[in-house]
Amino acid sequence: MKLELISFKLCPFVQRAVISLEVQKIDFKMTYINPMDPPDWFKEISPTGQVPLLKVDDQVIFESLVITEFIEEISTHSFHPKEAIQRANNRSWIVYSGEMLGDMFGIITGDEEKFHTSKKALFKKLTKIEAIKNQEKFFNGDEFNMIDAAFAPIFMRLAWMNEFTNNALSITEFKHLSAWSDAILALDVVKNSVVDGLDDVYYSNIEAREGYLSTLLID
Ligand SMILES: N[C@@H](CCC(=O)N[C@@H](CS)C(=O)NCC(=O)O)C(=O)O
Repeated sequence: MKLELISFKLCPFVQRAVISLEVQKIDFKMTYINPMDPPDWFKEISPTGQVPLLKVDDQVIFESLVITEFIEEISTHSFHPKEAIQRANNRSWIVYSGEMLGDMFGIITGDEEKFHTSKKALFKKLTKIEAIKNQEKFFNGDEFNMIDAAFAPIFMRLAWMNEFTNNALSITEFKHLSAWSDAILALDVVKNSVVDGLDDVYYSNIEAREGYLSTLLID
């Protein structure tokens, strides 16, 4: 079976798939495109026009959650709970975390008012996750699972935004989330899931958007 991941370097949804493939030690070819200016061959095979898209031989799989579930199903070692209810619970929070990425887009691109409403929406969700997050290292215990891969791009981008500003989005008030974030961001598989220098590209992207967040940037 030949896998090719169609990617975009800045995309957090792509990063979930990359981490999952790497953690499960599955061989794949990476192909970068710009989904804002996609090549014709991508337009032909992508129903949504979005990345990530996983080509499996001559078949196409899209939506990051579906891609990571496929990775789980072809893996020899499971990284998702065995119990149906726990699997569904993890999926629910993965879908929920996708909405957090929407809030983060508003934070990066919005004017002052949009920044504050998006931040409020994000922190409301963080409060809810803090309330259900246990004391375990990762979401389900000691082992890094698919749900941890889903949250990794969120924690990485929050850490960058805090580093680039005077902690404009500090999550230190959330004790369980902070510890979970630290555990995830310490892993090589997470650090290596983005290209070198992506933090600088992210900084430039915030600057170029000229939203309220760009006024909070420090050098
Ligand atoms: N629900 C999708 C979201 C993917 C997504 O939003 N990808 C962005 C890049 S980060 C994209 O391709 N945007 C281009 C577009 O929407 O036209 C998933 O989980 O895979």
